[in-house]
Amino acid sequence: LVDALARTDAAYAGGLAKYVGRSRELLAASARGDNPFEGFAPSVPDGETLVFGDAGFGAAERDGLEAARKTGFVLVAGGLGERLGYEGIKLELPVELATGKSFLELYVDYVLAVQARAREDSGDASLVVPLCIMTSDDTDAPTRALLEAEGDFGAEPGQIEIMKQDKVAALSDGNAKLAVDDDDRWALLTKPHGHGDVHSLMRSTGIAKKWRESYGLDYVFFFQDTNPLVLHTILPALGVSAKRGFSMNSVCVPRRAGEAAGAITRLAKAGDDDLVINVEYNQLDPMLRAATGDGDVNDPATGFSPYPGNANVLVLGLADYVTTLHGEDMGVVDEFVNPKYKDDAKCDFKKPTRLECMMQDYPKLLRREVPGAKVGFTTFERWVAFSPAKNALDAARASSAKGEPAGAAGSAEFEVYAAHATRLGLATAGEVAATRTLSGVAGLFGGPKVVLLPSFALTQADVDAKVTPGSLDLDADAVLVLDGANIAVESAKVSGGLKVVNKRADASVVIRDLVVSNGGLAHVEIPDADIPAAKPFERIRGYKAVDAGVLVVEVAEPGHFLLSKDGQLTKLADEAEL
Ligand code: UGB
Repeated sequence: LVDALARTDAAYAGGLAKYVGRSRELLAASARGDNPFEGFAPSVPDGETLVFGDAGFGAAERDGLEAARKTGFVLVAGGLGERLGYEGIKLELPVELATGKSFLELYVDYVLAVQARAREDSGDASLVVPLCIMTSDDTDAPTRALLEAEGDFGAEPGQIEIMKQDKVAALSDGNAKLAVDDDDRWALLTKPHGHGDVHSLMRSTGIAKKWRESYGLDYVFFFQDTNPLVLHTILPALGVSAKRGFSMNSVCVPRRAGEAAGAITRLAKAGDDDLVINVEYNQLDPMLRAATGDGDVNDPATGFSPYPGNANVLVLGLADYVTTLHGEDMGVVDEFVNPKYKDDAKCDFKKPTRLECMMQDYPKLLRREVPGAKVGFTTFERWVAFSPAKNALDAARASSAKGEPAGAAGSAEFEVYAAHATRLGLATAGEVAATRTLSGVAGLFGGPKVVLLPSFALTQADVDAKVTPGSLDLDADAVLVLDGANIAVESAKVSGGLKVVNKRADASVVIRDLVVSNGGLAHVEIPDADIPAAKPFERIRGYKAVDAGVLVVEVAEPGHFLLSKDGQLTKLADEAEL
């Protein structure tokens, strides 16, 4: 017991005494029924809206490429996939079945692609773009094992750092008595503290300070484990942060009133600086109702709430971040407690509770340490930015039946295809006329299954430079994967599947007059009776992918190549021949 207490004490910034003191204050406020938003006047904060294809989007991507040279990435991955119905770590799951690449591989690929571009643009061949992953007791060992088995997916030694969050002591009553196991009074009960731990860990590990003082970085980009489309927002959001001087910038998507997503809100109180912060959806309606009489309603002109929906992806200015982390609060973001009371006296709980914290609550710390720091948001169209894989298949089916986003592994996969097809001009705003239904989840993208990997294109300008407009003729069910920087498409017709891989800096390939016809990659439903026996990543989708002869072309030697006719790769004497 003493060992467990010592561990819990050491893991919490300020120690166990501080934790218990805070718990008592928050539990007393909860028992009184205090409203944390009492006296605040809400309004829509100042931010930027970027529309794909507009000049502003392209300009933000360009600015972002420059800012990315001085950016570190932080992936919060301490959560288990219970809601997703998956027992392993979410990072090992395939994002989509056309490549089968895991979330972690895709994220590392992205960081390496940013690094390669940053080195090229800056002429500094030693420039490193760091990635930090926050794990927990639940995810730490398997995350490390995956990285080790895959040689860090090609990252350099030390480029990826891992910091593990610890659990906090569970509380058994309104006086913050520490809870022990019912069957073992010497076993201290602990519970997860939430993704807000990322900030105190960025301080206690010294990573934030190192990134600022030794690496000279300007920004930190925080993202979640299973939202692959977020990669499309990184550069434009960084560009907006740079242009507007935001100390914190939240990636947002349009939000419908009543949707179970937090909203970025400006809160004003006499005598205090305004606070721009995420308000969870269950608190938003009563707060707006009290302030305006209307509650959480759509703007009739747009059909969306005027308050942008939080995707919980954050760009922080590193200088202010380091100042804030090294202030009095030691990076512990304001916590909350959510006990389920057993009695009216509000002292006993149905089960032990604990303090929790969320990374998006950082503005409260920032305001105390850097008064006047600018906090804003960047809103993207949903199809550009948001494809969370969080729900299990049953929940996905239920949401789909109500016409709501499924938010599951399968829907996220087709959202990826939709976004990439749109980038190639093969769909409009993530849609084509026909949709498909798989395993009871309707409304999935009905167009070609396109995957443009980060190595191929980081920005839309990259796509436009490498793919001649109108050059691609793909069947509705075709698969097209482009992986590698030096690939250009002049004309191709694909019925079935084509993957072109060119990872060599000393080789280039031009696709011209190519006609591909094969069985492609079929997405096949798994009958409900067979789902329990399916592979775990198929079980959460309710379908599997069957490869019926996808043509894979990989460039394996230096030189200039032409990929044409029915898939012949011809080496040319020199580039001029192209
Ligand atoms: N995570 C950790 O690293 N440690 C933890 O202790 C807990 C989580 P969830 P949540 O995208 O729609 C968030 O569980 O917390 C990681 C926002 O708070 O997937 O229910 C975990 O591994 C909410 O405002 O989400 O809700 C994952 O990468 C809303 O924006 C990330 O934290 C919601 O996301 C998120 O954890 C959303």
